[in-house]
Formats: sequence, C-alpha cells, structure tokens
Amino acid sequence: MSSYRSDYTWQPHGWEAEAGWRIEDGRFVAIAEATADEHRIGRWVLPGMPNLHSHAFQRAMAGLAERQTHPEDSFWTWRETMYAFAGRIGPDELQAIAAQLYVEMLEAGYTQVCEFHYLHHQPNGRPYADPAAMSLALIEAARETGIGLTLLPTLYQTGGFDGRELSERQRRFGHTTDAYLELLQRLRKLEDATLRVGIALHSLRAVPPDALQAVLNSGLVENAPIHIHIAEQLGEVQDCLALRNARPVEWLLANAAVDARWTLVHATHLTAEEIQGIAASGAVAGLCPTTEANLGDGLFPLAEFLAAEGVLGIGSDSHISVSPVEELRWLEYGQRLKSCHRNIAVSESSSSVGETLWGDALFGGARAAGVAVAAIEAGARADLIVLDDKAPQLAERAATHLLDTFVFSGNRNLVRDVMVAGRWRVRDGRHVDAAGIAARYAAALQRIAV
Ligand code: NGQ
Ligand code: ZN
Repeated sequence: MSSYRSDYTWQPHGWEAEAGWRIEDGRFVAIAEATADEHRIGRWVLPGMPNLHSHAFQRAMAGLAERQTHPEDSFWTWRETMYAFAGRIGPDELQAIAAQLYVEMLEAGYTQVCEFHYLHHQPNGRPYADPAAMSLALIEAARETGIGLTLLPTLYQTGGFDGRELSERQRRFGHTTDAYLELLQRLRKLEDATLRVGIALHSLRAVPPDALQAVLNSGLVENAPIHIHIAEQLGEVQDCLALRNARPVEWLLANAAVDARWTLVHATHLTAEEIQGIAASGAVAGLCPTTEANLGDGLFPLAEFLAAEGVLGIGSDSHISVSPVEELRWLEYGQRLKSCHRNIAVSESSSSVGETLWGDALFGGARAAGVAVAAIEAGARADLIVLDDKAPQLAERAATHLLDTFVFSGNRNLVRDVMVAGRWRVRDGRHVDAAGIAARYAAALQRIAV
C-alpha cells in the first residue's frame, strides 16, 4: 500500500487543496485530507487523459502526406498514401511503432488509449499464421510501455455504401462476421486491469447493415464499448443519403440502439436533430481536432453539442500530433475562427475553457474506453499526471488559471511524472524505457523506408 498527497488535486468539480490518497493493487482505495506521513508528489496532480481514437501505425507516416499530389488533394487522396504506407507494416513493425507512440502518449499525459485496429492480415489479404498476430503486437506494445489499452478490433467488409468488394489494398482489413467474432472471443480472454477489449465497426461504408446487426446481436457486446467512424466527410454523407435515403448519424440512430456504450468518431457533419439525437443517447462524440484539421474534414458543431449536454472525448487518431493539450486547444480554436468569438467551450459549473474541456474529455474519454479511469476516486485505476510546477509558464499561477495556462500557454510539455495503475511510467518528463523503445522504432523505420 502506498500513500501520496499533493497541494492540489483535480476533481470533477475543480481543484481540491491538500488531498491525500492511498493506492493498493493499482487502484485508489481511499481519498481523504492529506496527512504529514504521506509522500508529497507535487503541486498540481490531475487524472491521466484517455485517448479515445488511435490508429497506431499511422504515427510513422506523420509528415509524409504534406506534399501536394493533385490540386484537389483531400481526405481521399491522403487515404491512398496511407494505404500504401500500411502495406509495409507487419507485426514487428507495428509493435515497434505502437510502443514508440505509447511512450509519446504517456509523456504527453495520456494514460489510456483506444486502438481502432483494422490492419489485421498480411498485405496480400491472407491471415497471418496466428490470425491475431497484429492485435497481439498492439497488446504487447501497451504492456511494455504501461499505457492502458482498450483494443477495438475493427470489422471491415465492403469498399463503399454500394456494398462493393474491398480493393486490393483494403483486403488485409477484411473479416467474415464469424471470423471477426472468433477473434473477439479470443482477445476477450486476455482482458485484465490494463486491457479492455471492445468492438469497432469501421464505418457505415465498410459494414453492411446485416453484418452490423449480426455483431450487435452476437451477445459479445452487451457491456463493451462500441466505436464507429461516422459523418467525417461530406462525400460520405452524400453517398449515404443517395443509397440509404438518410444521413449517416440519422441512419445509425434509427437502426441501432445507440447508447452510452457507443463512441461516434468524428461525427463532423450533423443536423440540429442529429446533434440532439447523439446527446440524448449518451454516446460519446469522439473528436480528433488535429487530425480533422489535417485531413480537411470540417468543423464539429461544438457549441450546439455542449448546449445539448452532449458527451465528448478526444483522440489523436492519425498522430500528426500526440498531445491532449493541442487537441483541446484546437477544439476551441476551430470554433473561434469560425464564429469570430472567444471562450466558446464553457459550462454552468465553470467559465474556464481549459477546465471545461479537460474535465469533459476526462469524463467522455473514460466512457469511450469502457474502464474506470480518469478520476482520482476510490475504486478507479490509479492513473495520474503531475505537472512541472518549476516550469516558468506556471510561475505565479493560482488554481483559477491553472488549466487554462496548461492548455493555452505554449508548447513546452508541462507533464513531469505519469503513473498508470499505481506504477510510475514517466519520470522528469521521460518514459522510463524511452531510449530502448526509440532505438527499436528507428530500426523498424529503416526496414520500411520508402
Ligand atoms: C482510417 N482515418 O481508418 O484510418 C481512417 C481513414 C477511412 C480517419 N478517418 C480511412 N481519420 O475512413 O476510410
Ligand atoms: Zn480513425
């Protein structure tokens, strides 16, 4: 049993002064006023942030899709570059890339990651000798770095709303429904305190209605997180309207019992009714502001969604940035640029944008991950981050402006120490195994160099 205290601890309602807590078997067992015999770990302590959307392999192509290939470059031309890159990655490369990514996530203050995993088979489309090889590579990467993982094996069957076959480059993503459920059952057996297995349906483009119903009725999703990419691009909304006579979110709400188990990733293009529908369902809007900006997706209607009391969380998705601070900053900045106003994301309980966004993303992120994390309270997994109170940016900052300063005041990483499940994984800003993992990453990139 270990006992700790800090000067200030972030609780859902705000900062609590002089809190102390005890940790046993990787969980918080008691939270109370601090006493002198507890070990002081810092001035500002926050719950770790869940990252609700990741395609780990894409970390290694960050920066390789920023040259114009066509005057009308778009999400769809980026996707071709991404497919070509994905074709070079096998289990060893995936583990090396994911481990490096998870080190970067932990150093940035993410303590749980939802891996939306669809790179299942060999590049020629045939399963690996062990059909779970790529899933196991991600699980291994999470274990060696210590980050909590919600693995979301992803169902991917068709190349579009018209039900067309997968293209050559997409073949390695595909499963029959039975093979998919088999993979799921096998991975479920590996669940523990830092591994949760949920499900993902890649998108309405990639999962036909009958397969969607078969998975939802399989008995394997009763309490599990369910993630889906939805309404990210206008082209997708138009195709859905043309073939199903409904918009993607409208169709999903009418055809599936969407509730708090669900995370709708991107959900960028929404009508007023769809905004209300998602908010009322309790589903999490999975927002990935830096990737959505990078891919030219459009802007999520944040003010309207918050007014409807919708639940949101953040993800780093393609990993052109790995920083909860930058995701939250751009979530707010997109709205400011569009509305020509300031301080959009506030709530009844706080007029601070930093507090509102950090608090909302903790709550929604934990819901999306399907794990008791992101809160310093008895029963929750003992994940936390300690900020660097010696950093000049935080000099003379009182609690009132602390989270606004953390989110908006610059690019120096203010995360000093990070604990997951009671174990320190980052000390003085560096992951404890950063050097070895970076060397293995560099070697893997050399093997797949273009
Ligand atoms: C993905 N990524 O699955 O990696 C997708 C692109 C698609 C984002 N949507 C591929 N950001 O949606 O078809
Ligand atoms: Zn995605």
